[in-house]
Amino acid sequence: MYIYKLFALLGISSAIARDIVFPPVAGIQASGQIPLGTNDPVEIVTNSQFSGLTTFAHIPYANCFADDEAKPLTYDIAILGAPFDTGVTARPGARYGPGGIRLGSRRLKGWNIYTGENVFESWAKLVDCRDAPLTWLDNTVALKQLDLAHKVSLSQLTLSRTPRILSLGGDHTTTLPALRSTYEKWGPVSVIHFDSHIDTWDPEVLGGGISHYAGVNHGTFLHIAHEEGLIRNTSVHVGIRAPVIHPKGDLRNDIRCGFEIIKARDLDRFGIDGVIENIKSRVGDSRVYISVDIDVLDPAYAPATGTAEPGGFTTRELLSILDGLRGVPVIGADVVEVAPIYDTTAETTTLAAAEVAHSLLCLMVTNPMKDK
Ligand SMILES: [Mn+2]
Repeated sequence: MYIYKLFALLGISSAIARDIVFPPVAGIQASGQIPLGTNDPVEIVTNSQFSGLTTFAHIPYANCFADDEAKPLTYDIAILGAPFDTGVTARPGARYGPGGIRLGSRRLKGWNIYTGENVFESWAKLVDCRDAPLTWLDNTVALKQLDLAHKVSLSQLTLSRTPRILSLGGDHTTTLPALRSTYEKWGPVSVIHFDSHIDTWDPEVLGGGISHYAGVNHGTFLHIAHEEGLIRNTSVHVGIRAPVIHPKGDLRNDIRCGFEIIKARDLDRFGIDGVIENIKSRVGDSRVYISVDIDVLDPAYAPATGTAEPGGFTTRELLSILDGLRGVPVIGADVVEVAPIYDTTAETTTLAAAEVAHSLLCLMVTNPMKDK
């Protein structure tokens, strides 16, 4: 009985086992899916979307912080990660944001189907400066380190002498060092602030009642930027929908800090073109810093963030608004509050954040800056 079963098993396995015969050369090139001809060599020099170490969209890595390595560098736009999340009021985790956004950017390439541009093959030399080394135990020291990282990255000798930085957060506090560095180079700027929260809270209202340094956080950095004179009174929030702490005081203070508000549901009233027009007329021809808190998106499109608020934009709506800002002189930008540990296994948020960063790069590349 058992012997028959054994034969039966052997019979089945011999029926399905077969040799795999490979063609005389490998069927694909390392760089893609094009069959090789019989005389073509196999090559492993050209990068594929999955090869190499992970920089943003596979652009070259540069150590922008070490003087001896950075001095000979020339670049026009640098990616700078800011792994800092100890200034949050809700879920932490955005210190992993820069790495997450880089992973989400692996397939970024080619010509944009809407704008017809390819930022990776343009006049602009792009580098990824990696993440700034920030201590995770002392916010004051970490933010000073980030101040220095921005300053050093911006001061390197460059092709255009007008280097710009696109930073990957990190919680929203990391925008403050970015604005300090743009102020040194360009003076005060209008901020186009995509967010569900106003982030102009008075440090006395949010955190400052506990200790002085606790007042510097992801809900107060725009108030502090205003106090330091870094931003113009022609700034604008886009996508606001979270409640305020004091109904009159917070909004009065927001206006004092230089902001107008375009609420999330204003998109339904004005449409994409209306929102773009409102933003453009608000900032006029002033130089602009664009900060995108990924929580401007609805949690359906960006669940992996610290303070998610229902009722936000879709990814398509946000990208359409960003691409509609072509021509605005963007001197710096960021994507912040990406906390990959809350993401879906399909990388919903980091894919969206990478595409947002791509659109911000497009805005920078399509509008080369002249020396100040
Ligand atoms: Mn924010």
